[in-house]
Amino acid sequence: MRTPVAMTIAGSDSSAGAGIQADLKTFSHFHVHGLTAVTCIVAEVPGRVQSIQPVDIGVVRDQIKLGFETYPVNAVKTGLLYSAGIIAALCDEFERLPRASRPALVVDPVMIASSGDPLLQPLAVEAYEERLLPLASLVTPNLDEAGALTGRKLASLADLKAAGSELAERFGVPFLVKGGHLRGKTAVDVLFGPGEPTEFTAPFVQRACTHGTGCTYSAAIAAQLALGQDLPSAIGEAKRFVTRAIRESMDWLQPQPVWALKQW
Ligand code: PXL
Repeated sequence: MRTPVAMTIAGSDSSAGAGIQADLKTFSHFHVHGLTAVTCIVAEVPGRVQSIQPVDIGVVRDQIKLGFETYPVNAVKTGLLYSAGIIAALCDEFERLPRASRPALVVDPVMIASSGDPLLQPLAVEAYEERLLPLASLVTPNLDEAGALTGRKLASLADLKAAGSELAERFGVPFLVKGGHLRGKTAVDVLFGPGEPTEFTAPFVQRACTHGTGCTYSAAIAAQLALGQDLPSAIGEAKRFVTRAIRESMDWLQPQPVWALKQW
């Protein structure tokens, strides 16, 4: 049995529900080996971003370059990229690969944390538009991110569909626009590609904490692509996985010193 390899290029979330940590756990779930290129370190808990430190651009570049040189990387997923300089380094390394042997590239254009805190420098949006999005095999914006890319506020499924077809047309790559933020009875995501748009629907799960669901979803798509699935099957499988992850999200066991002592 050979193990497929995927790479995540994303930020570190100290609460480990989003970012690199969510990506690695998701890759492991699907028995895909995950390589990591850490772009920044975020001190945070769900709902509160305390501080962000970007990693030196040369070190980000080396993590990506070494991974590509050493492993048969079959899929790449990008999350929080933080700055235009990091995006440029990533694009340089990706474009260096021969076109025919480039891995699938899933771009999750992370811009704002679910707490509302900005995570991406404003100039980085231009770098996304000019260099990274045209290289993607799939871009997975939520409603706010699709709104930032179209320059409009999106508030309905009709707005989502108009934005999705506009973005897929403009960048010439497939877009999966996620409608979970519409908070309907169902969570509808729509894939805009070369053919007719395809809808992916799951029951909307009411949960207080959805921190990291976007990261988990795009990592699951990348894992499925690394396993050789086509795009619609990969998205379908990933959507089922993330819906279950939200439904079964964890409650914490409180520290129990008395219990620990009894064991001793
Ligand atoms: O969920 C978006 C996200 C992505 N990546 C990192 C994050 C967050 C959200 O807080 O910290 C590193």
